Amino acid sequence: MEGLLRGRFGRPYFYLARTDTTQRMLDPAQPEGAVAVTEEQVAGRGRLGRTWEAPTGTSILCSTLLRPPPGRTPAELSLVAGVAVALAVERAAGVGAEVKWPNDVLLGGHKVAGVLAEARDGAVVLGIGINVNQEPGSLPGGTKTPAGSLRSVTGHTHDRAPLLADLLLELERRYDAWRGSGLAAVHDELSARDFLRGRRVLADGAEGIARGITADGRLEVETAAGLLRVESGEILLAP
Ligand code: BT5
Repeated sequence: MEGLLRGRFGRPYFYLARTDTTQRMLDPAQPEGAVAVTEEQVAGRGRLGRTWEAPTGTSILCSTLLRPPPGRTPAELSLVAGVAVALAVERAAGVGAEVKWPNDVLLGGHKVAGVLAEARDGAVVLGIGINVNQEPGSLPGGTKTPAGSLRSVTGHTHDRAPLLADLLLELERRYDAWRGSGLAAVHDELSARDFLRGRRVLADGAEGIARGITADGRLEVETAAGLLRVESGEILLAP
């Protein structure tokens, strides 16, 4: 895998066949761009105390250590990473990917990846899980957004190492651009892949139409009571 790396991200590169969560394999003392990868997580994490489920050896499960400069808003990193994941995934799958604000990547309406950004001592541990080779029957069922994998969408398996190398390079490029000029650096790529735009959604208990992602990363929702600018949380499609 390390031979495929083309940028600074992934140096150093930590690999364990099995771990609790890759989020805990990194420590803020390591250099920016340190990456942790595993085949199996026994305590894979989602946001808000939720779990991330992936059968051994099927997925990309990785974390990257980032040190955002003062003046930038670390919460935007989920969207920056979402764009990088979408670009890498769509190149591998040959199908356009979408970002579902704030942290999911979808192929054909199915969630194939999730991003988890956790602050740690001034650094951010950015976790990315991508479903690559799960067969439809081994994806989690009963999820709010139906789960998919590259395999379930394209009908064939995909090599994970080149996809991970591509992902780390896209992430590095988008992160460097964001360091320089904030979310504006990826806003066009993000807006072009905005899954929620134009859809009827439930946000903060209110129902409305998602109108897009603002320059500072909020989701705009037009409701009967006016325009909401949602900062964080969970967006459900209205039934
Ligand atoms: C996320 O959380 O989508 C962020 C997932 C981040 C996972 C990576 S893997 C490497 C790194 N190490 C970790 O421990 N985590 C990161 P959230 O939006 O809360 O979505 C979690 C929800 O998605 C769960 O409650 C399930 O409903 C569903 N889910 C769980 N596993 C899934 C999967 N493999 N594919 C699609 N949906 C899944």
